[in-house]
Amino acid sequence: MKLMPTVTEVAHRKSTMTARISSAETNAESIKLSMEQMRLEAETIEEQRLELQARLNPLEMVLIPAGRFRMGTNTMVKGRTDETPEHSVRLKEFYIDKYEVTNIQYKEFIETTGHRSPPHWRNRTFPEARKSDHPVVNVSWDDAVAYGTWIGKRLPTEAEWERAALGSGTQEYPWKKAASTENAVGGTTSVAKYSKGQSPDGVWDMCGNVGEWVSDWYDDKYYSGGDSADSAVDPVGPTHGHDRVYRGGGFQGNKIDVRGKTRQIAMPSASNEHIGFRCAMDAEAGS
Ligand SMILES: [Ca+2]
Repeated sequence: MKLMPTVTEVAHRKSTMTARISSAETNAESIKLSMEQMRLEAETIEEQRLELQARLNPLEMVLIPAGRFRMGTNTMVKGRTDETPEHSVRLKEFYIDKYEVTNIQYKEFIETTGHRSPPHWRNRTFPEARKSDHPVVNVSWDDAVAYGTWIGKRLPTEAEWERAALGSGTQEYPWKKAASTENAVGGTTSVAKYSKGQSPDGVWDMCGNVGEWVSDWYDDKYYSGGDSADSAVDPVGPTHGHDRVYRGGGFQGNKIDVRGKTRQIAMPSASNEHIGFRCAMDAEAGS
């Protein structure tokens, strides 16, 4: 006698549940459509951002003309065999940042993208407000590549870096004379402090302030073989390796380290307080 109401009740509950599932499916479909629309809008906004950034980028960079230069050196410095031999390299025209990437620029990157902040930063900002125009440090090679991709640029190749630092001649330092100890101040400085440290093309702090990641893998014999040999054209470094190259010496470097020819290395995941970076860009990207 009591079974009949129970069966009716169960049937009703099933009907109610089916209706709720149907309603939920409709809502889910609607949410999915909204999300797809938002995703498309986000993509459009990102395209617009990159377009605007591409117009802005050349204004903050120096255009290095195409041509041939002498990379490496035949002057052996003790323990630095990886800088030899001097060899001829031809590069196409390219842009390079006039200054090292600063703390305030890097902060905008991590705020916009959610990318991790350098380990010494607190609450995702650099610890000393007065250092907003100092080069960002404690960034790995991977971090530097991520920044470059975000801003529509890339890391310079080792050849591009050396050409931008020393010009097409054979000078040893960007500033033409002997090693300067002007910048030996025990820490980073504003990237626009030392006008006398400009390279022949007007690129600042190529040697000094902080060392700078370049895109190449490191091979100590790279200059003496492969596509690094004489008549190399736009060399991009070894195809694989263990360490990445950084160039230009940092505030901790000695006179040997800050020579324009000096090659230094670190693991791509490593970061420390005297390595930062600047970006480069193909010339066509700025036209
Ligand atoms: Ca530097």
